[in-house]
Amino acid sequence: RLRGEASSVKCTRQEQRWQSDHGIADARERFMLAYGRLRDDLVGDDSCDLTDEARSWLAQMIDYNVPGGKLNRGLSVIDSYLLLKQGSEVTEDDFFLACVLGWCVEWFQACALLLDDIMDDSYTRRDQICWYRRPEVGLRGINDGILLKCHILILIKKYFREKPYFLDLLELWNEIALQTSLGQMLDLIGTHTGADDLAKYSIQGYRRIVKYKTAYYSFYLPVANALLLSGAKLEHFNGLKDILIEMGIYFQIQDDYLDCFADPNTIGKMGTDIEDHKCSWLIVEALGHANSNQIEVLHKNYGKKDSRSVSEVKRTYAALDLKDIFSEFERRCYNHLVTSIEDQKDRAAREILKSFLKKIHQRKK
Ligand code: DMA
Ligand code: MG
Ligand code: MG
Ligand code: MG
Repeated sequence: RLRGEASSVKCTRQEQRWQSDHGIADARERFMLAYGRLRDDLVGDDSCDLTDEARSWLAQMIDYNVPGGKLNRGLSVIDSYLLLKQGSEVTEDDFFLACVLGWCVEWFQACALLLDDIMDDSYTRRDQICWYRRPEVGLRGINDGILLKCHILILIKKYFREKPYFLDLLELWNEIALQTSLGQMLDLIGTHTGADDLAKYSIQGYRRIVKYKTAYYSFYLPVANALLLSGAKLEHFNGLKDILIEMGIYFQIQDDYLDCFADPNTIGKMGTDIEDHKCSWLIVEALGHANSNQIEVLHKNYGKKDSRSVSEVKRTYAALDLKDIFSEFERRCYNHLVTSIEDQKDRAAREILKSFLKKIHQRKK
């Protein structure tokens, strides 16, 4: 039995050593242990009559796509759960259930990224070549993405069937899956709209896209899972939800910034937003600040695959001081979030939000 888990998340190295000495591994380590168990559940599932070859494909596909990220989303289910339970006991079994839901979020992310890379014509992800670009995969990868999504329901059914909040979990997951796919649809429609006329991009349109494609599943989903696991009702936490969505929008703006300005070796992926004619925060801001000559350059070069056009766009971004505009945005956004967090009445809600904000503020990857 474990007590005071919340402090173990933020604990110092010395405390961590103490915990290891006493048989309490830190959250990340225990999270990784749960991964092996869940993968084996899925690969070994004998309700399906699979060949050895098929099981080996599944195992490889899961290992390639699921566990190699920062694990922020998955770990934040555990983080949030421990904060919600503060003061009361967290059993070994409850901790494992938090890990299951954390991994479900990572499975969802794996599915979203696998398919996103096909749609975005991307090259690398998490320091490796995109799954669909492997010669033995190609567009067959689409089916792998669908399998990853099915796995989530198998896991939820296996571990939560008897829980009073089972139906709430199913509804939550279905809602988020819909919102994320609608977000991807808005994103893809946006590339056509903008290719038709760049002037159609607006900050309102941008916020709609990223709220749906990123914020719901990356920020609200982990916390909503933790809330249900702790026995709470989601409708009592609308204020918390609103701030999480706001943070998710901020997170995607950072993603857009990094797509253009970060070293691919740092973020583990090569940016493609300019080539793909994406409605990125950068192009929206650039259009808002550009003079008529610069707008013409952007019109002519945005969304073209050749490196000369991409360089022209980047040169215009530099001339517009987009890096400074971003820093200023980040500063204001951070202050605004801090104020809204302090206004939250519930202490656990404040702590959850602070821990998210700390993880993403001024992130470099
Ligand atoms: C991310 O959008 C959204 C989802 C649902 C994966 P993106 O294409 O900007 O992500 P990335 O930069 O990681 O390809
Ligand atoms: Mg992408
Ligand atoms: Mg995309
Ligand atoms: Mg991106």
